Amino acid sequence: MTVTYARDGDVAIIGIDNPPVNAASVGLRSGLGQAIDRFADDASARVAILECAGRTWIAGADISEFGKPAQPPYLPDLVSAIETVPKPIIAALHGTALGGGLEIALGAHYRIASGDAQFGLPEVTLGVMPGAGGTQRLPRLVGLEPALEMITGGGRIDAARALELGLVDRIATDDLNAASRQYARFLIDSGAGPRSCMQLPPPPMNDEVVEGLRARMAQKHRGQIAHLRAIDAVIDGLKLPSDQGLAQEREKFLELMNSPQRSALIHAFFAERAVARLPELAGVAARDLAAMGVVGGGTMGTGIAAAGLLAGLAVILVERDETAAGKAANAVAHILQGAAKRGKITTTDCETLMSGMFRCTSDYNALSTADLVVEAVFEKPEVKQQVFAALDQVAKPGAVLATNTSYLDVNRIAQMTGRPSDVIGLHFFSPAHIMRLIEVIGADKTRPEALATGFGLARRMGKIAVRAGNCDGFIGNRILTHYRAAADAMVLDGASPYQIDRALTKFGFAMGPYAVSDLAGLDIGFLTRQRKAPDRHPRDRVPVFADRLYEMGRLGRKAGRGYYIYDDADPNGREDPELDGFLSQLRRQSGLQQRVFGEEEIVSRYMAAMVNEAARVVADGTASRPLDVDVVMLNGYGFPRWRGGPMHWADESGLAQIVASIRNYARQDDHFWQVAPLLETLADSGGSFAGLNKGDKP
Ligand code: 3H9
Repeated sequence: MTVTYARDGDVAIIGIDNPPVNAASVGLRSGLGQAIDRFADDASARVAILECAGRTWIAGADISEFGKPAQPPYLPDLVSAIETVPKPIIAALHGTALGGGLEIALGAHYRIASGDAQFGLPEVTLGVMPGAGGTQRLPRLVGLEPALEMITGGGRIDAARALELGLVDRIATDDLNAASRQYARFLIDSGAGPRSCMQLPPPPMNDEVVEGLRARMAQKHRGQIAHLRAIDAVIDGLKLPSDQGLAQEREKFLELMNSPQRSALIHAFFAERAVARLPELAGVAARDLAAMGVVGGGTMGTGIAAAGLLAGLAVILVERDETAAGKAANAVAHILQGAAKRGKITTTDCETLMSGMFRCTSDYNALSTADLVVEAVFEKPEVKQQVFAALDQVAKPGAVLATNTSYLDVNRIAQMTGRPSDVIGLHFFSPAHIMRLIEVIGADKTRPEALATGFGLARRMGKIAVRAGNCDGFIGNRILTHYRAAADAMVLDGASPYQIDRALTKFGFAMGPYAVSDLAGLDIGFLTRQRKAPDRHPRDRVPVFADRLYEMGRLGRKAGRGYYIYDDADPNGREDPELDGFLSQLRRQSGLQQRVFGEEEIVSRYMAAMVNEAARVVADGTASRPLDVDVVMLNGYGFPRWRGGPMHWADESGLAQIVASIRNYARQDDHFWQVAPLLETLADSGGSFAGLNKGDKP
């Protein structure tokens, strides 16, 4: 039973139990509605306590119901029903009171929370806004600014802050159950009646604050609609009588509920959880992780070491000599200090981690205690060979040996050891202590427990692990190579890199491909092209302009000049007025025809190339499902989350349309533009990538 009704003397106990997170599903809403009616009719029950079983209070509306026909009872009506009961109702809050869950608590007359409870309105992160009175009750209770901050920020506040704001009335210092019953007794003894947030006067308006927030949201969440609609709902509603204020909130909520952005963001939410659900790992136990080794103290290695420490693992980092080890230790300390500055840990934690949990040395023997070792050395097979030969000597039996290669063959690396079944690829993204994505790659002989341990490490670090097949570039870099080639071909044919970057940032990408090149360094692309040169097809188009810029020393940000110019005046880069002339000259020298590209064509070619290669990646099993591609592109490649990832975007845009574009582009270049068979089949049969997603919820 989802909702139970019991009596403890003259106190009614309404218990909610809807695992895993007590989401307000139709069953919960209906059960809670009935329990509230029963309490209202139960003459000898004087106060009711709403409490939840399991790890959390109601974590929000059941979002797997979103996008399907809504079923009564509706959440706003339920909240109003709670609020209008003429006897006190207490919400006893623990875990995470989020979204519709917090709105139910706001409908209750009194709120008590456990000391570790958290509160938030994360609706905007799902493309909607609070739709069960949150935009009207919260500002009345806590004031305009804090309410707007919670509603548009989507983050959480802790119990102490909630008490300070008046969002909760009491914090249970000990057992929440006992404290909520004492609170009920206190209310009965003091003759307290019900209270309603909606009867509080609206808070004073502050146009300056509101306009400032609107401008910040428009800039920070470029292209998204939910944040601005949420501000409108708060402000418009507070100017109206309370019933009309609630009605306009409902209208705006339903408008967002029907938006493609909502469907994309909910897809992203479920896809990020589905990536860990793999049939090959069902029932497979990960090995225990207490200590992690890292070989290599460069940017990647130190980032991985810091991520391990922040996840509570003991970390041993090995560098080639003591001087390099000292430098790496300083780099790790610097990252931890940064985490302390951002409030992730305290300064004391930082010191404790460095002195008690971290060791940096040139002695490989120190790795003998590690349960998992990540190699993060230079991307050269001979260097990897040395490292894995050494690891084979010192690592304890059963330790997982991971390579952080971005493209080398994991099978070849596994064969460098006498224990290939313990070898996996763990492709971290830079900076590794911040980026949430890890691609987990198995070699032919990798044991499932070793793979599961890779997933376990990611979970421990709060990261998202995606299973990827073993091929050049795995999922993400393989797709990137393809759409980047489409962008480079446009530059060869007359588009300016700036125009391409502008079109793609307007589409929603965090950065355009040429700004990304500058950030990564043009040497990276140059070395990749060199590496792949022997396999180059005669009809592959070479971005000579990128090679030329590299040769000119325009290596990107680190050189102060790449595609863009970076200096004190423009640390984030400005366009170089001479670049277009340089490109035109180069095109003339190479005998290339120059033409004009519009924004729409730029986006269409870039996205068609991305979707086409992604279809091949799914078809050959490099990605388990289309949703795995989406999660990789969203978390590692700056794809706009509110578009759901390239596979979701392709379904929404129409696969037949994308196939038609590719066929059209093939008229100029039928080597690069060949429709992927899976994309063609789906388009011809009226299918979708979503139809291939297994384990995705809705
Ligand atoms: C809303 O409330 C709108 C209202 O204002 C108005 C309505 C009219 N629904 O994340 P986890 C599942 S919008 C359905 O791995 P954690 C999740 O898919 C909503 N299912 O655990 C997973 O399933 P599985 C506002 C949900 O401990 C399992 O629960 N609320 C929901 O790391 C465990 O989840 C939110 O946005 C849901 N609402 O984190 C809160 N939530 O095991 C969204 C979770 O099959 N949820 N599931 O993969 C969260 O932020 C986290 O899940 C939470 C727990 C912090 C609660």
